[in-house]
Amino acid sequence: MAATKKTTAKKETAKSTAKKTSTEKKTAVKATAKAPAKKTAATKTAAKAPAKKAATAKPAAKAPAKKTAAKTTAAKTAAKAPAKKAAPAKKSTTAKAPAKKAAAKAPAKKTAAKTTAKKAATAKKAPAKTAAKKAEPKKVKIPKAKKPTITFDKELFKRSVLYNVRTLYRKNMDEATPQQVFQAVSYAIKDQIVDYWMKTQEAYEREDPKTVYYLSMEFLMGRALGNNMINLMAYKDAKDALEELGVDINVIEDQEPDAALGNGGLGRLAACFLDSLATLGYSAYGCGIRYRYGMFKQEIRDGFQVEVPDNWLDNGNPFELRRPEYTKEVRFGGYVSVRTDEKGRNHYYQEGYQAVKAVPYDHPVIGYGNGIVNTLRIWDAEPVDCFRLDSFDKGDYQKAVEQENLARNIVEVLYPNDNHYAGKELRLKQQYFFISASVQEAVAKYMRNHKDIKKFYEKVTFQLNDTHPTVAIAELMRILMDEYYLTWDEAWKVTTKTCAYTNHTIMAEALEKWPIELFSRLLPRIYQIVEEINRRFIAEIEAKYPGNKDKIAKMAIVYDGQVKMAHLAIVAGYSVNGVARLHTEILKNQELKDFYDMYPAKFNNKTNGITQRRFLLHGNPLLADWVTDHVGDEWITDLPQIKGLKVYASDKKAQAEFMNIKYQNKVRLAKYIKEHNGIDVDPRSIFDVQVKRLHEYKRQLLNILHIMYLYNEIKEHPEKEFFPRTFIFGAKAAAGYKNAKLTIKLINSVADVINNDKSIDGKIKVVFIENYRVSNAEIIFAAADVSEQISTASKEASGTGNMKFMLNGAVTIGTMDGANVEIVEEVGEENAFIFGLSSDEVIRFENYGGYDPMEIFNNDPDVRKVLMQLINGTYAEDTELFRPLYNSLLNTLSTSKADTYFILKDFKSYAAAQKRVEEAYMDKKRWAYMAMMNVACSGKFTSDRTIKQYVDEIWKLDHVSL
Ligand code: NBG
Repeated sequence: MAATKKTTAKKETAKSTAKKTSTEKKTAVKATAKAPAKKTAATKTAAKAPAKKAATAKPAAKAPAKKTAAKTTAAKTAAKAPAKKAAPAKKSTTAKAPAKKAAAKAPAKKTAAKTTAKKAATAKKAPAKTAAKKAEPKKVKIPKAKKPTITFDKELFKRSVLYNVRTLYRKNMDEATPQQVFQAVSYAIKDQIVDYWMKTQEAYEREDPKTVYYLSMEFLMGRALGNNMINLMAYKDAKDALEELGVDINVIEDQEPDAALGNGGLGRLAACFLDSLATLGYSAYGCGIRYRYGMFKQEIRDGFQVEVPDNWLDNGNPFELRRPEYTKEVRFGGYVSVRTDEKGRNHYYQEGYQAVKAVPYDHPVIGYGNGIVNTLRIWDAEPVDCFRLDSFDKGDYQKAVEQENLARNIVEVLYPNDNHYAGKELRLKQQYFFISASVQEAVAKYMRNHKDIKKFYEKVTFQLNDTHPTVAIAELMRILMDEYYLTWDEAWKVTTKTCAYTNHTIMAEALEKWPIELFSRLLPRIYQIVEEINRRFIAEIEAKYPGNKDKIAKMAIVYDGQVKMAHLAIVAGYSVNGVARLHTEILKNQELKDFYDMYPAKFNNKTNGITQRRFLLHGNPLLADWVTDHVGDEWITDLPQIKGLKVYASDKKAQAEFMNIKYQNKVRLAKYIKEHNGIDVDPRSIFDVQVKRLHEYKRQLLNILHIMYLYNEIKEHPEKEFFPRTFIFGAKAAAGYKNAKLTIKLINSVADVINNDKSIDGKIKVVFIENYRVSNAEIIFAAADVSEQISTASKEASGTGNMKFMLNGAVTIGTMDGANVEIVEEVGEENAFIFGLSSDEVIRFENYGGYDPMEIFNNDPDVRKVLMQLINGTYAEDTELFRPLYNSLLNTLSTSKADTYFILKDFKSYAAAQKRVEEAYMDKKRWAYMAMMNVACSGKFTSDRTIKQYVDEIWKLDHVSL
């Protein structure tokens, strides 16, 4: 039985383990060899913290006894669930290849590379072509890291884990399955969280700070356990404690399903924001939906994507708390009746409606090292009345069944569309469901401690994460007028000082426009209010632009049979922000120009950011420790400190250490790939990675076409030097998005041919990582050399993966799109590989025409060859299989324009940039320098900076510390 502890490969999966016998299951959890524990930054600081244990520690017996009713129920469910997952088999191999070996294969091409390097180094910074530059606000100061105020009692934790295993499962440690140990550990951690959670709430009650409600259909949280331990500054202690109990923390972390309540960037941004809000000490709620099934699991069968339901609550969720005391009722349908009171005032009542109960589940969001615990509150739906067995009256029975179904359906599943509006009735129901419940609760909470509802906005602000939560505007108006009897003007004043809107895309197909028929049928009172907002807004347009019907047609909220949610959000919001400088400029000058002309003061930019706690401290512990050794640990809460690494970027020893860490992370990923794909990849090759949602504008197709081209080159010119490269993809496609799904198949088909072609000597490997999600992303970013950010310029609002790669020392190959522009500005153009049309050029082609892909096809034999291979059987027996992709590039059969995303136009320039990547990589020193400069210059892209800007420039929140 191989049960040796692994030291480098962190994440394993359930998949390879499912087949194991039960004896294996038991033993697999055990860690036999005790790896020499390298201190993490977190614990080092924790160790420095003044010993406050006596004050905060509870007697061991007390901790487990404190279980709430919810916990016991959850535990019971968990206990009932058969242990499906077992620990993965241990490998005794440790990956400690010396850095020297890493590039051993690299053919020497130094001179050429050096000259390029020199040229690049002397080149000026990227000239930002757009007017954007001027608009950027001054540098924001991020508050200094507070000295840690929290402690972690390792012995108490151990006792608590043992106790939980006994009481939950009637087992001893060595009998428990990894899933059971995960549950026991999570409850032990939760015990410690709850104290801080309560203290935070007490502090908020006392200090009454202004609170932001981040309203979002999506929170892509990923796994909680590891992150919670990190932010409690307890990771290292917990790891040691578990090791002493014979358990490998990595195996335990791998038992947790990702909370995949989001599609991609938008949902993950919300998760990063919650982390930063708690860490910076601001009162905040995340409000969303507790989907029964999150983002589907992706399986690849025969190269095709297959969607499998994500039953993430299967084993219960140890960290959540059901809060039935905050239940709200949400009403759909029916009609509105009006009654006039003795003072002549109209009162509106929704009648004949169907009601659903919204029941909140709270998840703790822990600030790093400061003891602040905020709440992510996600709503579950339950029928208002349970079946009454005595009511056999047919009508009642029917109604009860309907209500049961309505409730069940609403939160059943997350719509798996990224950047795409599907217009489904159920989706609108979901939106109103969680918004109504959240707004009701925000008002109720405010009124518990305040008297004057007219001052609501002084203590509360709503941030609308895209247009999905925009009904919040009308819902707040409804509550203020119908329940608190404010006049329209009073209610409007409160609402427009409360709601702020973030735009996340310019993609036309993502814009939410609800048919009036559907909207008014489902939300009759809300529709009335929207109509009135629209009527008044049109009057405002007419006053400003007398006689200009065109303006009304373009700007009205209700027009042409549709309710336009973005227009509503802009008209009623006190702030409208884009998510990267370029994106905001495009909004102001193109997409939302009319609104910008009317309300220039509302528009502002908030460039996205990411949390370094998850994406470096947790995801890349080797690099995190190394960074701390060189610049101290303040980067954990003050990322710009990481610039201290710049002085090491040319240092020989530092370069070797840095590249060795990258190598070890590549070994970790190679192992993951071997286990999941059965493909051997060489960690000495260049790891060139594109992981993100599959979308035509993100241009995975450009990437794979270029790989096909490289393969042709190698076959035709075997004598030419070629530095081995591993192309790694990870991407989910929306279930109904044909070309996206076909692109996945193409990547897998190309992978099959290339990976099995012995004649190319493994120079290229292509890997499609199945089921890309937050937990495997952490491993992937850490291992990347090259970060593919190749969207059609102007289309990617910001991107956040680009930032995660940068933080982990990958060098960007990308277009001047989204936040890439700012990344290049920070790191210098000489430390990135920029190619392709600019956003201005793309927009010009779109507006005035002048691009014909057929011309390129006819004149460029390389491009022609690759495109012909899509339809001549090179990659599929069925020559028609990839024809839709071929067509999308060359003719207008499926779209109004051929090659909408300028793939052929950018092809040559992309290939040239890729050539420069190869040259740079072969110059080991130069590459190490570039990669380290990327890490060192990533400071701007922390979500702490983004949140600080939201707080200072939009929300005006008060800082709280414990
Ligand atoms: C996405 C953009 C990304 C951006 C994230 C977060 C939507 C609608 N938009 O570029 O495509 O990084 O939002 O802002 O999902």
